[in-house]
Amino acid sequence: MKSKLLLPVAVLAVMILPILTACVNAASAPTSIPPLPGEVEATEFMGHKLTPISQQRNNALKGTQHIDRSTYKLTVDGLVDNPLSLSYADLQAYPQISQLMDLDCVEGWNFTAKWTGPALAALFDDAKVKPEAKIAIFHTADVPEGYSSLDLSYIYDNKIIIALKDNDITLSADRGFPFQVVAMSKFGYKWAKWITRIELSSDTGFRGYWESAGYNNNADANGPSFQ
Ligand SMILES: Nc1nc2c(c(=O)[nH]1)N[C@H]1C(S)=C(S)[C@@H](COP(=O)(O)O)O[C@H]1N2
Ligand SMILES: [Mo]
Repeated sequence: MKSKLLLPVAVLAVMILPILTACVNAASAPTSIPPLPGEVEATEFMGHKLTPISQQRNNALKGTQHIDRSTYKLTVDGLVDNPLSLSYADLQAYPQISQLMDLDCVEGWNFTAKWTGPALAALFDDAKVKPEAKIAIFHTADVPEGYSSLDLSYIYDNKIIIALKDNDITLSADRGFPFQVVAMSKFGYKWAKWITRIELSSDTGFRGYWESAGYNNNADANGPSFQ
């Protein structure tokens, strides 16, 4: 009786063990965040067809950066009266604005998506940005010394948002989790991902990673790539 049971139990154990190990590995490995339960990818917005996330190309100069949602803090500092340290939940608590926008990479590819998240102006209002501040410098996990920058006048005039969601789906690690700057009408290299710090500065001579390599600091998607 006992020996008859042994074989099926052994077979079952052999089958289950790899699954269990995979689960444990998945839990500890900093892999990309799966879509949250109940999230459904949008296919259309404001009468326009959206590029499916599966067909949206990625660009990452040092590979995908993995940021932990539970410990994440966004620092907003520099020329501000009230420096901020915002959790992911804090970012979710701001009014979420949706925009239809094309991302144009200088390499020649582009895609259209629905981008959703808070306005940078809302964060800057809370941080009480000083009048001397002229630019926002985006410090990222891959370029902590300052990946890129945008003029404050551009950010305010165009109601620039940071997208927590792409086509209604929470950004995965490769898409830039926790968010990507939706730099309307500017080349993709201005669409900073994996931001850990936004520094308000008066240094209009600042040049980011691509900009100091010769790419246009204005980055108008209809303008020249190089300066
Ligand atoms: N931090 C960071 N942000 C980045 C990049 C990068 O390498 N690092 N690549 C940029 C480039 S060149 C483009 S075209 C867009 C691409 O965005 P996507 O990967 O979401 O399509 O991200 C931009 N943001
Ligand atoms: Mo790009």
